[in-house]
Amino acid sequence: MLEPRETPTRERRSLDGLWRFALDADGVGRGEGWWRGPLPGAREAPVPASYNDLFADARVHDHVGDVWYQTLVRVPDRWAGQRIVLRFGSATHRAVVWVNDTQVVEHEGGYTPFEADVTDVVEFGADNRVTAVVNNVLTWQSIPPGYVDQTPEGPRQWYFHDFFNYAGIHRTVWLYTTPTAYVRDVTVVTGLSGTAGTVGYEVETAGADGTEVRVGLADATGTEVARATGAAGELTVADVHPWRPGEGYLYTFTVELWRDGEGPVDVYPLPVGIRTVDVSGTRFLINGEPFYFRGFGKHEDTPVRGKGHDDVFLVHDFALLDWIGANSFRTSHYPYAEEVLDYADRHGLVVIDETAAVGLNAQLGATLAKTSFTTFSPDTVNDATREVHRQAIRELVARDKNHPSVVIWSIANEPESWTPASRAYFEPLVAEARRLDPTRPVAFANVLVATPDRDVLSDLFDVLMLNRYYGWYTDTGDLPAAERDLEVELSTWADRYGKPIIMTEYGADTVAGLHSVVAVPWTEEYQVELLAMYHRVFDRVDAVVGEHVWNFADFATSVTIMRVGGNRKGVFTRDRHPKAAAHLLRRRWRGSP
Ligand code: GCB
Repeated sequence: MLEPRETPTRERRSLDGLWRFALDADGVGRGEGWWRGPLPGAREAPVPASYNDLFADARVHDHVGDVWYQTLVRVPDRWAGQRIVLRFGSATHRAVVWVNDTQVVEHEGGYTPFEADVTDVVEFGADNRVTAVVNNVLTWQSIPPGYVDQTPEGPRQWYFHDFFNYAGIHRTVWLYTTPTAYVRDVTVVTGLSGTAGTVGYEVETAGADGTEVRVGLADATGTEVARATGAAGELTVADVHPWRPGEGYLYTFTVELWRDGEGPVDVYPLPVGIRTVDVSGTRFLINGEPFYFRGFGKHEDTPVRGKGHDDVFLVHDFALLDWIGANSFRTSHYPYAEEVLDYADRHGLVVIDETAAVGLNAQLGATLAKTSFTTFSPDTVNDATREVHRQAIRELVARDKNHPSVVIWSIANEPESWTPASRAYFEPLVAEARRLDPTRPVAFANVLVATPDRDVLSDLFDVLMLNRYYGWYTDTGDLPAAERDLEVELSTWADRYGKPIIMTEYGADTVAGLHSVVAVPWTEEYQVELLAMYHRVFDRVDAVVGEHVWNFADFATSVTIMRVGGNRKGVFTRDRHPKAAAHLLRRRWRGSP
């Protein structure tokens, strides 16, 4: 799915701002047809943002069920004759949308875009009512999964992942135009050979009978370096300037649909970074050169706005990544806003791109979600869940396939991975990811209890991504024991698989400002010593090709006795102030004194 852009043949209008907002505590809005008129009540909510922390109201914070959003948008007369599309960057976790009185789209999955052709529904030169009902319920058939308990006080949501279930319209809503003959999709695959680069491409069009596809590639100065005709082919670039970590060099690939005598009827430009990604033995190669991942698992999480995308935090977080010397991050534990990947492309950050399949693990249920379950069963994670998961992978690849920054598809975080049922569940999903994109390695983040002797999934994947908490959840406070145990485990993985290992999580909860001369858990000193211990081990195990600290910043979680005001494993606080560990990492990653 292409991002909406202003081009010579297309216009777009952002619907961001304050929308009317109503909590549907009794779940009556759908039956009463709330889309037919102004929403009840006087509340307003900003788009994009999570709604949970906006109001001083526990009922909103802890709401389980539907909320409603509504706005008016004027469709200009001059747009008549164009195709009009309404697009949501995301709505967490599912939504139904109406324009005026007509339902135009529904979508499942909280972190990928969806859109509707509303050409026949809008009134030109008039205000149009856009209404969305957004539902935040997690079930055994949603990604991520969860379950709802009915209590005397109302429904209570439980889930198996360690971040707060923020919900709402989290990303920009666009109304945009395309011509009736238009470019529907573009896929590029890039290659390098000697000093030349290649851009293989495939263009999908619609309503385009009698048109011809012409493509051109311009370098960063705007100079055209290649051109071709036809909906599929390969462009060659002499003296290529590759995209590489730390240098987000982008070409612009422009697709034009030409109709004889009329010139270009549609124009769509796509930024393209020319680079390759490979796995060879225990090496992870970008442009044929070994790459070592330095960075973090992150979250889309900021005070008040929750998971709402915000350009201020986007720029600031990337500035901090640069300051600390990070070259990469993982979109733990869901696809991030497209603006984040665009920025990573332009600034040369490397991304491990993850689906929202977090918490397919009943064992974690015992700590996070009150009760223990069997993970894979007809009543819990089942075939229907797998289809939702498959769709989540499809939407992730469809959205992000053209980003040079994305180098690994992570199809799950910490699933159960030691039972025959888990293997049966994952085999077809790995095959699906490979079918959708044969060019990028596929991986999943392995949970600490799935040690090499228990795990039954890792042979299916290209890279081993391990989340380990020696010195925290195990060997708590005992760093010498943690150092021994970590090294034994990493060496076992390395010997058994001969694949690259990325430590995708390691860290310790740390209360900023808590100090002790003896490094004990929760202090800044302990976080520093624990990270330093991991680094010593990484430097001794050759197969380790990356270190992603958990987490970039402190973040909100659900309530458990393990969390004090959220998860405190951030190297930065939630408002982005460095803890002592930030300086340790900066010294290691930048070599700064
Ligand atoms: C994990 C999870 C992550 C948690 C983290 C923790 O293994 O992948 O979502 O936040 O541990 O801090 O417990």
